[in-house]
Amino acid sequence: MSRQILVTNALPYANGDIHLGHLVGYIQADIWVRFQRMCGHTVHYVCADDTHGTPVMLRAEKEGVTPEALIARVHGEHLRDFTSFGVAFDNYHSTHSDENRWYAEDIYRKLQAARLIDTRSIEQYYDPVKSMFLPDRFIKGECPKCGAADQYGDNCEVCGAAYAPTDLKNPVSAVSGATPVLKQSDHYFFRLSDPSAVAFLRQWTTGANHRGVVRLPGEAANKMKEWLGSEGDNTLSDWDISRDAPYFGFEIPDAPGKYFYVWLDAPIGYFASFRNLAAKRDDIDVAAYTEATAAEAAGTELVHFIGKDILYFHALFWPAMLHFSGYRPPSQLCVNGFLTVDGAKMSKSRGTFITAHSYMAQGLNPEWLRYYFAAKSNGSMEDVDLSLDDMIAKVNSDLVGKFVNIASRCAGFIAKRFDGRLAACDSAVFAPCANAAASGDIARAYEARDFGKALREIMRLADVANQYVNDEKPWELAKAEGQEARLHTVCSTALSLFKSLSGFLKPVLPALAGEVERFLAIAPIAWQDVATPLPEGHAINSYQHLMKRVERKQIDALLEANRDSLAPATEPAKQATSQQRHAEHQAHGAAQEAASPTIVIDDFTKVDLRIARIVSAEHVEGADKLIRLTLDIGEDKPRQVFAGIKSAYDPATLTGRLTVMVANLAPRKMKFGLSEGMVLAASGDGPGLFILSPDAGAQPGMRVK
Ligand code: B3M
Ligand code: ZN
Repeated sequence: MSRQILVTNALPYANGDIHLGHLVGYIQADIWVRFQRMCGHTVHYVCADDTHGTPVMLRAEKEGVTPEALIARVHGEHLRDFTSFGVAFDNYHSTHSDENRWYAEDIYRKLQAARLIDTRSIEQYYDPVKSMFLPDRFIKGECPKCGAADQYGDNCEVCGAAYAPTDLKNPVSAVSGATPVLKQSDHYFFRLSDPSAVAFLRQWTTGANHRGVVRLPGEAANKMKEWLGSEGDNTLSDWDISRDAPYFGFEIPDAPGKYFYVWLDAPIGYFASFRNLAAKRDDIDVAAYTEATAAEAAGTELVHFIGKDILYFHALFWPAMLHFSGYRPPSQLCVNGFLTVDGAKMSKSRGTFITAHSYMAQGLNPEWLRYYFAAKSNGSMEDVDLSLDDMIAKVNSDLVGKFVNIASRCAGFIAKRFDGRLAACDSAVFAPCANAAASGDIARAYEARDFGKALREIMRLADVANQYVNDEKPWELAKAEGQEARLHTVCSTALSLFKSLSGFLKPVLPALAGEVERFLAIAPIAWQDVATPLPEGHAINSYQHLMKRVERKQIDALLEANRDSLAPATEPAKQATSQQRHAEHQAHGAAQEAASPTIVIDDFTKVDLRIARIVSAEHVEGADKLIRLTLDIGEDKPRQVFAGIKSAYDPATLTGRLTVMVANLAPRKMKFGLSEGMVLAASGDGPGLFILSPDAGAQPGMRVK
């Protein structure tokens, strides 16, 4: 029976780069989608950028652009990155779209009609300088438990305590540095504590879908049990779905100044992207995938691939929102763990916080990573470790040494000796491939997202094929008298094995499989003909080398390109939760970029660059990277700027020299005082940091343009 499946990946936030940690889940979903399509099923595979919320709003403000301009730029970058790794969505949309507004309002109104929306007044921290309420991650202070300084409003990274922002000692706004005040405001809540919601979720989280597959993996279902408690308990709290202006998002209908919380409209973005896709095509019945009654009648599936940190949203809030508004809840959640690199959290100081773009910019083959991630995926929520030396060894041994080697050792003889035409395949030799296909083991492993198991089985078949070539030694047959026919059969049979292996590997290595299909001059391989040998007399094209070996020096260059010399060497970069991801981008900006998109001259002239004389330079008590500079740019009062150049300069050598500063950067309140601009410095892959100097004759205050 042909399946009809709507598959989604989590929507990445529109305020940061795609990195290898993201790619784990996207590559897993893409492999699964490609496998389903090879089997002849209908799959619509959609994603979008998650564009709303405070971090996007503040990031845009910091960059001096509108949120719309920021999300448009990031949308292009994200789509470029996914495409380059072969993650081939049918549509990549945005939560800041008409479709999304429509669905968000529709769902909200239906929940309201079902009496599941409540309003109540809550007290929250408010930044009197920025005139805005502060999300937990934008309040910092001393941990109420251990007293550690500089902790976020929701938990302490030193002692691990979780608390409310109001528990923090000496709270400050991370946005303006002001002391926040408590203020009342009306908020809208989705009444998840309602007995009907709890009952629905107890049943939904533990049950199987209409195909008999559990909706949640066992580990996740157990977590849900903890959260939901057992019959009679009432452990779910209502969910606060509104935020006050200023907020980048959708205003709530009939509630001026109130906006939907980013997590309310984020998953709705799945439907918005799908509807946007359907509008471009004429063969998709949206209701059959999204509306409860129609979906049940059509037997369609809705499958979400997500990271384990966003399980709560997808296993509780999202199904309940859908169910109580007449939409169809998900059929299945496929949950992946986090990525570690060489056994540790990704780290900017070690260069293991690797962006997708830098990987491509270094000229590495994206299918090396697809293969390695697939080999390490077993369908569970376990973390995946990218061990760099292991990846090199595995790709070189499996793909180059075993797989590609089969074709490279046999193709030349077919071209030179047999005019590019094949003899009949030796079916006894081909039998292991035929049996593997017939047994369905590889297909079952793909279906269960145990890609590691599928690849182990495929590599076992590659070993069999290589053993055959080793035993038959075509290079010797080619020199021996009267072995022409044998040579022809051996090379033809080896190429049929190669074709079959290529078909088995195709979900993981689509680009490589495409090249094989061109080389073998065959139609795209479908799952049902994976184990069909190439026919006698079939003409193939000449062989071009299919894959290069990975060299350690390429990996070292990649780490170097991602190394951030300003990142603290002792503290691993945060990767864990989505909230932390918000904070990450907030705190450090995007990871190092290999190239920037083109700008127009007007963009450049917005930056007011001035020649500055360093009047004084001094160490900053308690800061290990900063130097405090006093800069004269011809104004009445010199400017104070904190520059992260301590690793490269002795303050004494700086006094009196000229340099270049950004004069119109919004002043930034730092722990040590106000920084009123920025000094330009160059840095590259290696160590070293170099501030700029103008040629002789330049005067303080001159504009640089
Ligand atoms: N943007 C969080 C994350 O990137 C969030 C996912 C939304 S999925 C609807 O992990
Ligand atoms: Zn603490």
